[in-house]
Amino acid sequence: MGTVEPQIATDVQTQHTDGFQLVIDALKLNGLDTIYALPGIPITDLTRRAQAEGLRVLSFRHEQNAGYAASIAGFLTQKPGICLTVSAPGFLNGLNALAHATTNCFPMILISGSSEREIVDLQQGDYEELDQLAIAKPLAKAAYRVLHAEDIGVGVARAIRAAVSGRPGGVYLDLPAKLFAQSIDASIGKNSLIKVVDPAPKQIPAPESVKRALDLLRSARKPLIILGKGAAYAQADSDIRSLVEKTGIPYLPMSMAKGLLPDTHEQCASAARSFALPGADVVMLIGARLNWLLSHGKGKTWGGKGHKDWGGQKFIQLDISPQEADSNVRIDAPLVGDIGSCVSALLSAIGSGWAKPPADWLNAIQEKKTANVAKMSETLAKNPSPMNFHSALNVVRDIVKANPDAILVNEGANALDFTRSIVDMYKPRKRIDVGTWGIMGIGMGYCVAAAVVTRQQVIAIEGDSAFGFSGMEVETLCRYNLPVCVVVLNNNGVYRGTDVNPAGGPDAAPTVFVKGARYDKLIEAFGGVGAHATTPAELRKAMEEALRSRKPTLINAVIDETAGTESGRITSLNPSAKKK
Ligand SMILES: Cc1ncc(C[n+]2csc(CCOP(=O)(O)OP(=O)(O)O)c2C)c(N)n1
Ligand SMILES: [Mg+2]
Repeated sequence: MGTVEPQIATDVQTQHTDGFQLVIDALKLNGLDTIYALPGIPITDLTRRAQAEGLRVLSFRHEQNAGYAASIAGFLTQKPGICLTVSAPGFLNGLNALAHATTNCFPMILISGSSEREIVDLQQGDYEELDQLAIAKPLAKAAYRVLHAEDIGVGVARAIRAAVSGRPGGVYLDLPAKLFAQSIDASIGKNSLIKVVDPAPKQIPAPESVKRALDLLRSARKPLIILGKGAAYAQADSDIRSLVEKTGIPYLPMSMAKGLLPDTHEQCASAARSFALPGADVVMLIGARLNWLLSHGKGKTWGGKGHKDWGGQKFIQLDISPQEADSNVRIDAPLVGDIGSCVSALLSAIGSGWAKPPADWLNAIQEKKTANVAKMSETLAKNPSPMNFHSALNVVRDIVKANPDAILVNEGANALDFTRSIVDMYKPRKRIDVGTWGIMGIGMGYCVAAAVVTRQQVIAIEGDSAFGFSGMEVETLCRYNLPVCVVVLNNNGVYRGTDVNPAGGPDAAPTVFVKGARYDKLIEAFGGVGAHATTPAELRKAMEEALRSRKPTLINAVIDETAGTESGRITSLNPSAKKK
């Protein structure tokens, strides 16, 4: 956290400070200098005073987007992202992002103003009455309420520790309206603040678990490493790369771990995923959980006979939470600690001279890769009319390659799945997306936070449905003049634009939107740059111009409305009436 001691601003005559000021001082003291907010009773003055005190207060059009911004700021910086909302409805709007942060292990603090406790607890019908603390608890890693100004320091310190230590997550901090105006002696206030020392202490794995893991890894004939977003979060990039390269083991990056090593790395097995998973005999999971995104570590994906059958793999799991192991299948060698400490312990135990995996395994993966990459290149080289996902994303692939520092935000169904597999990433933490839940709505909030905390160019690849969840925040992009280029892959609907109303009435089918919509016009209303692209050449020109100018830009990329598939790549999870 930051090192500069803030000056406690006080009323000179009375030498008093108040709740507003102490919240601001507590955040500043801990190096938390950015707030993703939406003002209103009782936190309007908190946003004003925070801005006056030099904090960056980014104001949104809907709390959900402010919350998603805070959550991804936490992922990118390892400091809790701060989201500030009003009571009841504002709190509930922010809660979605808080739950998202907890699920994805992103450090975030949702601070919400709340109504008068006595009235809320007697259910006497206050303005925006809601028992927010009780509601937040099951969705947050921790939840606290502060009633007295002299406890603000402790409340903020506890929230920070809970958010970033161990497995990070979302923390709720309830600040009732009455707290803000409470006045206390300035020196008592100052002394009550806590600068959190070592908020995320290292957790060193036990030597015997390191040995157990390496013994198992050494015995493997077909080893595989899987890198999860926990590995990306850890910021242990060079050690992770050394571990992969020293062992010579092929690896698969999960979506947000792409770029930890460049996707073009010779050991990257992404293009041979469906061969590598069932083929592997020992799998080392680094900051990756065996949840639905990895088919729970069993079933046909892993070479099991039936959909719940074990594929025969042995697992090594590096995770900060001891409870993660055995959540789905047996973990033969759990390695509990923070990813940085675990990887560095493995590296020092390996030393030099680790034997590379057997050549037949490496060659088999290489062969599959080469065949699949060749097939993909052929598809990407086509230039169909109308433009489809492949021909549009071939352009994005080139642009990202030429701008490897740009952050790629991605959501949608087909718009997500095709982008993930087609667009290579070259650097760590450059790809941020729908995460563990596969949610729509992260788009514009992520864009704002990514641009603000990294100061890099942001490129958002959005399905037209996905974009709609946060689309109004294009005004926010324009207001703060952020270098964000949004590409809406517009196929007229959810998955595709071709469904028809089976009853034949005038209503469109539930998955279909206004056809030929011009999303580019939206951003023009706020002074941003709109572009309309119907061919890869037009898309390339518009993206290049957006990156050159660094102006907020929205490109409406018209995609063949027949090109997508229902639910993208997760069709198997969709209970479909048709399948019966
Ligand atoms: C919050 C939320 N609501 C609904 C969904 C269900 N859902 C999954 S993908 C998707 C939209 C897909 O359409 P689009 O973004 O246009 O992508 P396309 O497949 O058309 O490229 C929806 C609504 C979700 N994942 N999250
Ligand atoms: Mg769509």
